[in-house]
Amino acid sequence: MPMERTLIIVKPDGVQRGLTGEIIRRFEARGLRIIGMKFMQVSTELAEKHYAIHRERPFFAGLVKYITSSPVVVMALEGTNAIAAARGTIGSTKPHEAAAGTIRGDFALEVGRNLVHGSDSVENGQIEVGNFFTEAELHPGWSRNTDPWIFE
Ligand code: ABT
Ligand code: MG
Repeated sequence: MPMERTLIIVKPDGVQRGLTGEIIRRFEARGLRIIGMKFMQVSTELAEKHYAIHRERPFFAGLVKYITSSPVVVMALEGTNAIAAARGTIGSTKPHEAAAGTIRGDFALEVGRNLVHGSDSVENGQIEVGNFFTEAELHPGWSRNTDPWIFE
């Protein structure tokens, strides 16, 4: 099966609340392979690019303010069906509707404090990973000894 890439962001609330490890753990346990990870401050320029699709929406300024308000941890993850799998692990956009067992369903209440981002399509996964990581920061070539037990 083809590999997909997804950009995961542990948003400022996730880092501030000390949930970074818990959030990373869930993606690792799911079987997704980390190919890039860093702690960074998102610039206004990068935030506006990341949320460009929402530029005309009333909540755009709030989104940019939130994601730039404090450092984040970003990860590039790879796996079969990585986009859908990661979105499932994250849970619904509105945390109060997210299923228990998902990150948002277990740890969040409001859409403007929803802890984590995951790319929403295969195409956006590629674009977003490229927006947040340089080629030198990515390590797509490595394999895990457990890969054959996760990828058929
Ligand atoms: P992100 O991972 O942040 O992209 O969230 P998700 O993909 O689950 O949700 P989308 B639809 O991409 O929304 C992006 C951010 O915009 C916020 N939002 C969205 C609102 O505040 N009101 C709205 O009506 C909609 C549609 C929620 C998302 N995240 N944050 N923070
Ligand atoms: Mg989204």
